[in-house]
Amino acid sequence: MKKAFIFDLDGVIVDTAKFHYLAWRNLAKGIDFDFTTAQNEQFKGVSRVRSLEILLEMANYKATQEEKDAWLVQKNVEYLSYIQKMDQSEILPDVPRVLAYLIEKQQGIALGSASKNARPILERVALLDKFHAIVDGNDVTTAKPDPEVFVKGAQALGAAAKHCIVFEDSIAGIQAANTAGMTSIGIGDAAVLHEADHVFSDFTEMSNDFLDTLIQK
Ligand code: GL1
Ligand code: MG
Repeated sequence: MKKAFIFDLDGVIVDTAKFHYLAWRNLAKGIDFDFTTAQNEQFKGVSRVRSLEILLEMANYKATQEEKDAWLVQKNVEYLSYIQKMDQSEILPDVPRVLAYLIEKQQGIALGSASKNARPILERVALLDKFHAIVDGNDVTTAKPDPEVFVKGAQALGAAAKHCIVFEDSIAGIQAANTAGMTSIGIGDAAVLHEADHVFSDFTEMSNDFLDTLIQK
């Protein structure tokens, strides 16, 4: 059996969710808003533009278009300064083992990320060549929880939705996978990701036997 495995990037493959949080928090400080890690759960998986809209709604701040444009640049400049320093140590535990196993079993592998920085990050950590298809924030018009990014990933791999398995650390991403009719696997806190079909705290908890059950399903 051949299945399509679609991976989110930030917080699933690489430990970059913390950098996004830091950059958003610093921006929030500029408008006297204390942005918490709990609030950050709503940002995970959400596009840059949508993230700023949510932040301004939370802070109850009416920004001009000029302010919004400047802040989107400011956030990304700070984020890029963090990722320029990153190396393979930022790959999350056991991601290489899972990718290697799926490659050995000749499964389809795609990236489905809202980030516009996905390709340079994968290059930086030398994982770009593990993916048969990359769909990122530059390829979609609607953000998760809309399923567009995963639907495009499935199309790129030539797989039907029911044969797709999505790995996600965000609530929005799990909802997107569920709406698309794909198997959703949460990577993170089971209480936060309770809508997922399965949840693992990280890939070290996911055995090759479990991957086999997904392949054979
Ligand atoms: C955008 C947001 C980030 C995060 C990612 C998805 O990334 O800005 O906060 O939600 O999407 O993981 P980027 O700015 O790199 O396009
Ligand atoms: Mg993520």
